[in-house]
Amino acid sequence: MRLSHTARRRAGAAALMLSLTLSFNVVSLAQTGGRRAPAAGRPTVAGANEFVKQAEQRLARLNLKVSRASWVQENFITEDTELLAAEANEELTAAVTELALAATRFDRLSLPHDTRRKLMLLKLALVAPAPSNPTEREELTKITASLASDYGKGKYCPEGEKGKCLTLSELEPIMAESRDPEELKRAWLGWHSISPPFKAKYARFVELSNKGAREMGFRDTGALWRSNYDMSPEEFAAEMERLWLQVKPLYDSLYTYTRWKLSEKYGRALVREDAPIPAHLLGNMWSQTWGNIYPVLKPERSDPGFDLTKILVGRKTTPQQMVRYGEGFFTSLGLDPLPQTFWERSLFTKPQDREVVCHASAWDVDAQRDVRLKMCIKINAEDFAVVHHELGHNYYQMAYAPQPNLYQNSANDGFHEAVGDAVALSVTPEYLKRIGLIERVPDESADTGLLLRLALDKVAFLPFGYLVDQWRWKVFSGEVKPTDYNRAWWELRTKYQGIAPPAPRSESDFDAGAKYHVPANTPYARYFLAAILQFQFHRALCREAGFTGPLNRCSIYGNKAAGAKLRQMLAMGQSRPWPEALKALTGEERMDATAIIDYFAPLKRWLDEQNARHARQTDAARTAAK
Ligand code: X8Z
Ligand code: ZN
Repeated sequence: MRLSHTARRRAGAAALMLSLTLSFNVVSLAQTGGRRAPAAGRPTVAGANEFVKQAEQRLARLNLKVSRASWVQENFITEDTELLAAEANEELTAAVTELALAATRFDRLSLPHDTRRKLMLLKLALVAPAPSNPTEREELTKITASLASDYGKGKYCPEGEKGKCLTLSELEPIMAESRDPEELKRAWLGWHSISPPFKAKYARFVELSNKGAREMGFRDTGALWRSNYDMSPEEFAAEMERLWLQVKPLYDSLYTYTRWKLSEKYGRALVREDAPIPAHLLGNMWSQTWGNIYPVLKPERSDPGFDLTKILVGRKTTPQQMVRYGEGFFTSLGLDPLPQTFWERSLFTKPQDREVVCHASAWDVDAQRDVRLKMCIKINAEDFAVVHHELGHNYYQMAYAPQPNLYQNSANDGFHEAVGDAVALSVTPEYLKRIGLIERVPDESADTGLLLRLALDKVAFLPFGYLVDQWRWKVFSGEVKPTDYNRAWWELRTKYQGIAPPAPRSESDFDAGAKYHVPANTPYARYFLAAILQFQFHRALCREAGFTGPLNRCSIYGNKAAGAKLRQMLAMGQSRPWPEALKALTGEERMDATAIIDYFAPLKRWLDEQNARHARQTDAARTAAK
């Protein structure tokens, strides 16, 4: 099934939602002018059970068709594959829309738990709900398919250098490795030049999808997305804010330290300590993870002394071996090896002879054993982590495959994103030594360096994870109109991340569109949740493994008890409200940032000391200059 629609077949795909009652997010169809459910006699419990059974069969069939069409589209982008994917999606979208509307006739019945829950999941299944008018629906599915292709084909063709165009795969290493601000700025501006042509299409997509959402009884598509978490959309927005406020002090400490070090590196003219950080200096195209600039920021006396990228490259690691490392971790926990078809059907390397969507994704094509990875793997530490992330999706998919169709999903979409990352938190120096990648485990004096390196990825990500959907929620609600898309985007980027564009921007730019998940219409709040949940999972799994030391030194590698606990939660799929799944793994019922805060507590103390010392020195220098 395709991600921008119902969402489960491809991970990173939107979750079907599970909420206990629909009353808070679905108003009556009559109010919204939506289509009425077809009259088919008096609704009965038996009728509802039968309806669900048939719906699941129908969806399974259509999902499979969409999966295959989308897989081919994304591995072989042409006009034809794009159209075939759009058509398959249209058929599925039409079916889900029809079923979701028809399901409302059972709203007033007292139904068995599973029937009630599945009907609710059905109503929340579409990430891009479509109007029931066939012409508009066709327009919408064509737009979503073409935006996905457009992003996949995106290239920056510098003027005056005829024929030499750069793909994202070529620009990303520049962002990661270059320390030349002019070169970084060119790469940044270059990639952000691909998206202005998407803007009109995107704005039309918002209109059409909102219309579909309203016909289904939601205020807009953003409200539908926020209804996916067993609580009202308002409560969910408040949960996001609560979690953000929990972690903000940690981000602030890291941010202050980073800005100071970048100011030292690039000079006060470029990086002022009283102004936002220029977005092109943080080692990543979207400034979303900063691990690549660790060498610029590293503490002098506490460096772990190994560089995983150099080790992997030095050993001539192949993409396939990168995936084998990931698989090896999961099997060490007692989970099954990946099926033979995974190795035969996945894409690990960027093909030279055709256009593909390189953004990493994990697929479960037939909802049984046909799982696949699609990723243009680079041999570096970042992709080592991404491989674990993606395999987390595939292992989740295999674990919930025995569930009925409508339960084949994660507890909430943050869970899907968190599993592989939680496992990758166990990629400690000790683990790297066990699998023979390093010879010596650095002693405790290296912990600050290790924690800083990880924080640059995990903590730096938090405000970005939060703001992408802040922007989209405003776009869907109409609070931000197309004439303000870019201004609103940068307002949020400055407010939450504290960054600024490397050059003045205007409304002829569409900078949000240069981030995959916007043209691909993949909700993003999930990654924020995952950034928090993965530490909660890690803490629980380490407890299960009997580990009592500091969390950053815990690796659950080889621990079957932790593996069994994890597997038990994965196998629940979406059959129960997510707090129950969370409880099964962690004993906790709320998403809670204390795990990530505890994990980084020693680093925060260190950062605060450094920042305070620096502030004192700056003050002293200022006084002396007077
Ligand atoms: O999109 C992804 C995964 C696929 S679900 C590679 N991630 C987000 C991103 O790249 O922006 C993982 C973390 C955040
Ligand atoms: Zn993912």
